[in-house]
Amino acid sequence: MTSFERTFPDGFLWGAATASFQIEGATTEDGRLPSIWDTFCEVEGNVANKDTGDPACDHYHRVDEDVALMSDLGLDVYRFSIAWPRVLPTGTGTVNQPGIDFYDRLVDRLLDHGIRPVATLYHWDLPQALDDRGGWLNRDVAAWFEEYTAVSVGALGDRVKHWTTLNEPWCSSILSYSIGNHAPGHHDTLEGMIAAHHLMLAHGTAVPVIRELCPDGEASITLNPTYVWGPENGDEHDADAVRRADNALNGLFFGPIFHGAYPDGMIEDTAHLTDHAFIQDGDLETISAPLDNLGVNNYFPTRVRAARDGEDGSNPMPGCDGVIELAPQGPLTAMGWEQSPKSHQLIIERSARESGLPIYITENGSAWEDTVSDDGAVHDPERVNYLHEHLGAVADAIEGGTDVRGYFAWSLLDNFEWAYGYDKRFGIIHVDYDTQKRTIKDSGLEYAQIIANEHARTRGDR
Ligand code: PNW
Repeated sequence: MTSFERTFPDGFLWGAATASFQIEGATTEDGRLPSIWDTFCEVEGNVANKDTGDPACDHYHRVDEDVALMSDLGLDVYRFSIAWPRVLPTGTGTVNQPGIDFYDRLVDRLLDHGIRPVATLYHWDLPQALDDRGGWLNRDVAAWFEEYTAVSVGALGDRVKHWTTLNEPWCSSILSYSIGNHAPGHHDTLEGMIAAHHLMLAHGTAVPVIRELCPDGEASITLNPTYVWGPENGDEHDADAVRRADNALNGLFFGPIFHGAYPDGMIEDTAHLTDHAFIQDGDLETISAPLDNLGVNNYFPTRVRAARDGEDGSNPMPGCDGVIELAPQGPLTAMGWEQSPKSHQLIIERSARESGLPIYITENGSAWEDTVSDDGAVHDPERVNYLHEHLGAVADAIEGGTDVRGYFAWSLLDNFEWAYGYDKRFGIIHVDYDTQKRTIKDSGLEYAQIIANEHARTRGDR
């Protein structure tokens, strides 16, 4: 029995999430060609232990088993991403039917088990062939993404009704092109801003394609807004640092997508880098295409202050020179991320205000060093605690009047955690990477219990 006592609205959807490159493996099978992450993994120093996307969770060959596990957990919904390099291996042109067949099978298995599929088109695995043509820095990427969207929605839109264009464009722009921790690993502040613009342009170009090919479906995007804490001391420099960081983390996407404009000050704050010619007439109209819901991924807040006189305030995020990022406080997860259910609630509320849309928590969770006991059970009390606290924050937001429609645990399975390789485990299901054996962790059992209780309560049989 669970000690968790919060309740959620009728029809609240319970889910778990994954992403193609993080779980599928089989990176060279059935016509898939490399993505920018396959390339990035090859370079010493980019990924812990020089880990790669193989074999990951070998999900490509274990769809039936993995969907059965989702069913055991009682999930209503499953969020996965489609690998662009499986469907269109060179990015555009020839469609790879075996790639489509794989997602066809996955979707059919989900529906067999009464689990609704929620598909993300882009969770960071850009075909390498497109990066060779400039990737997200080439404006043509919007047309390439439009083509890929048409192929995917055309193939699956009869059964998949919830479409998300992009996962966390902040990561695939700023973290990938400005900060350099993610593929393609560039270190150029302006490039991050250009990539962000082209990602949003691709998103806005794809939305009408989703509307046309899946008229009874929903179109959304998943952002990773981050609550920015400042010193709250009345210092105007600190307040300005908060504003700049908030623009680079949140306003950069909230502005164009929901308000049809870059956030206050961001164009001025980056004027020393560019004349912004990459923002062309009509772009903001395309980018602000109406959506049906907003996906929010949130794990931790950020703390900043202004650089003091003489202190080095260089910061790779656009418009953020003079912004010092502070060490996280309080209890940290194995990622070194601050646990802050309050900031989770606040950023959910902010996301709803900015977008005016119903919110889905499309990812939330935590990495820990799990204990596998002699009987094979996997104990992760910290993850159980994180789950309780963050579901509590979601319940608080809902009680305060915010329309949150569902929660997806990150992640269904332990998987390839990007630059951290297989070292960091986020799963509610443990994966033994030697045997590929799956074991539902205590947190997964707890989540299943919470879901069962809520289903019983809202369906009136309790
Ligand atoms: C998200 N950061 O990534 C992704 O959507 C998942 O694929 C990933 O596994 C999960 O969160 C856990 O990390 C992020 O450095 C990666 O700020 C890095 C950051 C944020 C999100």
